[in-house]
Parts: sequence; structure tokens; C-alpha cells
Amino acid sequence: MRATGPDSLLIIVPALNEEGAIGGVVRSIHQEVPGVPVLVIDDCSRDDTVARARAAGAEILPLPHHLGLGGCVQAGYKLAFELGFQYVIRVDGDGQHDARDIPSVFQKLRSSGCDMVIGSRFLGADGWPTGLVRGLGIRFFRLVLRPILGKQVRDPTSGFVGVNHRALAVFSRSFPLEYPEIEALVVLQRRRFRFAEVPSTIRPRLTGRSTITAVKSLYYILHVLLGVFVNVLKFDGRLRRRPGQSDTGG
Ligand SMILES: Nc1nc2c(ncn2[C@@H]2O[C@H](COP(=O)(O)OP(=O)(O)O)[C@@H](O)[C@H]2O)c(=O)[nH]1
Ligand SMILES: [Mg+2]
Repeated sequence: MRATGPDSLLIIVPALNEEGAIGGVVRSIHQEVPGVPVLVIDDCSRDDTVARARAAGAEILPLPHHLGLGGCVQAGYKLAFELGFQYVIRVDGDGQHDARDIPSVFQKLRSSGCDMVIGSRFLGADGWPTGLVRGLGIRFFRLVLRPILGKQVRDPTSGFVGVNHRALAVFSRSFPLEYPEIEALVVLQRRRFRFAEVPSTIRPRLTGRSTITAVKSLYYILHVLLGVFVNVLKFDGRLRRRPGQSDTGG
């Protein structure tokens, strides 16, 4: 797995017990973006995820300990950064993201100069109905994030996200450990980085289980809310202490 050229792209796929979907996910990525390496980061799955991903042609980063989603994604960012990739797109291993949307995320990353491009389920023709609780959570976080980010983000919990090398440098050093998507936006915004959204299809999960069940939703909301405000305070404090200096540390 090598980064070649100024537009080198790596697809990272976090996976935990996704034996039912992972093979199809990897094959569909190879089909849509041939020649682009696919790295499955296995968070100590107890099923056949690794063998099926490997059989489908993916590279595997097997984590020695279960890290949770944020740690798993960050491990992928770290490796991509060390290997010199210029762009990284995360596609989930459960088959909810559609590989056919990868080219538009990649195109937007290169043409807009944005540091992060989010595949949004709410920008397409008819959007995608989320569950009631998640739908309310998304609306709530849109409101919370609007003044912090300075513009609206339609799908702040989307895991279908592309980043460029500048964002990769930040995320390989500093990335939220649990439920990372919303906090990661704030981490970038505090550094004055830019994001954009492009329409994408997000399919219902067919196999396995989502980490965000209805029961966990309240915990999720409180946890993420706290993380958002800690990031706002942390970076405001740093900006005050070091006016005029750029801050790319973790
Ligand atoms: N590494 C890791 N991956 C996870 C964990 N939970 C979920 N994933 C993977 O991360 C992706 C997104 O998780 P998912 O539960 O589908 O989140 P949702 O789509 O936002 O409900 C999937 O590919 C999962 O296999 C976890 O605890 N650790
Ligand atoms: Mg999912």
C-alpha cells in the first residue's frame, strides 16, 4: 500500500463485527474507484470480518485492543498520514455508505480546497429517513453547531467523510475517542479549517448492529455536547494565550 502522486487517496473502513457486510463493502469500493487502496481497520472483531475483508482485497490494520470507533478511525488516519497519503475517505464497514458516492466526495475535496467533505444524507433529492431519536438528535446538533461553525451542517453525524492532508495532520494527532463525527467538526473549525457537504445515499443497516441504539442516545447527546464545549473552551483559551500563532497541535 503506497501513496503515489499529489492526489493519492486512501479509503479507510472502520469495522467491528461486520462479517455480513464487509466483503461487499470492499468489493464495491474497488469497483467504483479501481486502484485506490482500501484499508480495513479491525477493532478486534470476534467474527470473520478480517478474513472476509482480506479475501475481498483489502489491506488490514488489526488493532491489538478494542479502541472504539474514534480510536479505530484515528488509527487509520495515523497510518495514512505516516504513509504520506494526501486524501483519506472514510467509508463504514456496515454497508450503509454507497461507494458510488466516493468520486463526488473526492472531486469536491480537490476542487473546493475544503479540508473536510461530508457525504450528507439530507442534500439529495429525497434525503433518507433516520429513526425518530436520531432524527431529533441531528436537528438538535444542527442548532448547537450553527453558531460554533458559522454555517449550517445538514448531516453532522455522518461517518462518510473525506479529509485532505491538512485535516489529516490534525486528526492523526487529535481525534475524539467516542462518537467522533460531531466533535471532529469542532476540532477543525477551531483551527479555521473549512468543510463542505455533498449529497450522498445512506442506506439502512442490513446486518450487524449500530452502536447508537435508542437507549444510548441520551448518553450520546450528553457526551457529544460536553465534548463540543470542551473543544470550544480549549481552543478559545489557546487562541487568547497565543494570538497570531497557528495551532496545529493535539
Ligand atoms: N472500531 C470500531 N468500529 C466500530 C465500533 N462500533 C462501530 N464501529 C464501526 O464503525 C462503523 C460505524 O458504526 P455504526 O455503529 O454503524 O454507526 P452508525 O452508522 O452511525 O449508527 C461501522 O463500520 C462499524 O463496524 C467500535 O466500537 N469500534
Ligand atoms: Mg452504520
